[in-house]
Amino acid sequence: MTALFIVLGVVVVVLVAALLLFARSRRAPGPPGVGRRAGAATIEKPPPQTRSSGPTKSPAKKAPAKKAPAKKSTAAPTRPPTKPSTKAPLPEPAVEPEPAPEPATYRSRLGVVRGIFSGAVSSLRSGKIDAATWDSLEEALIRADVGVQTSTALLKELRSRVDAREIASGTDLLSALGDAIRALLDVPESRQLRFDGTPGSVDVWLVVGVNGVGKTTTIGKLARQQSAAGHSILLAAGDTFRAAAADQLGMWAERSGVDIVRGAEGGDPSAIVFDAVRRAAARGNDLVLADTAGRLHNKVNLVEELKKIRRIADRDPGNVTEVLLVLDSTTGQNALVQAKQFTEAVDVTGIVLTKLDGTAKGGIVVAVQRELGIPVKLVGLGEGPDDLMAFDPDAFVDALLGLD
Ligand SMILES: Nc1nc2c(ncn2[C@@H]2O[C@H](COP(=O)(O)OP(=O)(O)OP(=O)(O)O)[C@@H](O)[C@H]2O)c(=O)[nH]1
Ligand SMILES: [Mg+2]
Repeated sequence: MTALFIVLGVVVVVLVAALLLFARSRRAPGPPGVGRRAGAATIEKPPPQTRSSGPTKSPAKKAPAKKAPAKKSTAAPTRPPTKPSTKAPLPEPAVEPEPAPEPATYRSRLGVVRGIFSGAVSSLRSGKIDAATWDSLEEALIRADVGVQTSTALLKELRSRVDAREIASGTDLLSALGDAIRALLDVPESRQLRFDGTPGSVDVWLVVGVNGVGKTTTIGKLARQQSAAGHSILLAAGDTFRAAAADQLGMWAERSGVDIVRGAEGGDPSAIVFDAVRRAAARGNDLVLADTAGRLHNKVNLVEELKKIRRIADRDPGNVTEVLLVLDSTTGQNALVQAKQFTEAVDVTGIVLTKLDGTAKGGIVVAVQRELGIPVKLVGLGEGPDDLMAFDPDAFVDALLGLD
């Protein structure tokens, strides 16, 4: 009897276990189905990158970017809280506020070239004028890329004034040197950027120069400055040589809160600039800043292309009021060779000398100004959005010779 009960009990247990197993096997997601179910979770895929959404500020393109954080935050709580950590929680990394970038000044950004003059300057300050003083002055001027001829002429004139006892002390010689450099930087034309603002027309500033000199960066900085000055800006991505060029300009447009007109890679830059001008007139923008490609591999093409862009940009309602040639000061005397090629192609109205920060070749400003006779209007003192300054010869010379 007992054995019968035992057998019955075992049968019941086996049956119950079999039932449970059967029910479980129907509920659990089997391995073959996982792929498809996971496929349904594409919603959880990271949203398209904001950068790839393009530089134009269309709200439709901006929308996915805003969703991104929401997805991340909903995903976090779904993680199973299975392993409550026994370890002490790691201390939150201290969130230090980013230090505000130091405002660009000639003094703060011309450190390297200042260093070149420091030896000669301190010997002058001590009152001495001897053979060593002249040698170190000459060396500093040449190393700073003022140019051999200009440096020799400058020192010759100062020497004759010392010989004639017009200049008696080292400090007088230092200030005479400053005055002489300022005189070399003098130009009859205004250094102000020209904006006509004729009703019914749109001012166009073309930015030209060889590869990598800082054209696009300068446009980005200019867009910000000119917007702050009250202009309504439209950017024209006239560098169609490579797609990344328009993307880069698009990022600056976004940063500066301005719009951009861009076309297909390899497209006709004149058409893009003209389109930008027409759209600017229709939308009420008063200033178009046009980027251009910097290749110089085929000079004839470059000359023809630049001429065409300028001609078409100047068609009604466009009014080209600036053709800014960007030169990289770190390339020293090479910048002069480039400048000559560009001035043959278009009527350059102003020079932008970039990368004056961190280079020993600040004296190139003098050479460029002397030899080209075109006013240096702007200087780039860094890569940040506010690191573009109107060229101020007095502040420049003071910073160069430590007179500030
Ligand atoms: N330190 C420093 N870097 C600069 C300055 N201006 C531009 N740059 C840097 O120079 C590099 C080239 O600048 P771009 O604006 O791309 O030059 P680009 O002339 O448009 O070049 P392409 O489009 O290739 O012809 C970038 O890394 C910039 O950040 C400046 O004033 N100072
Ligand atoms: Mg560029």
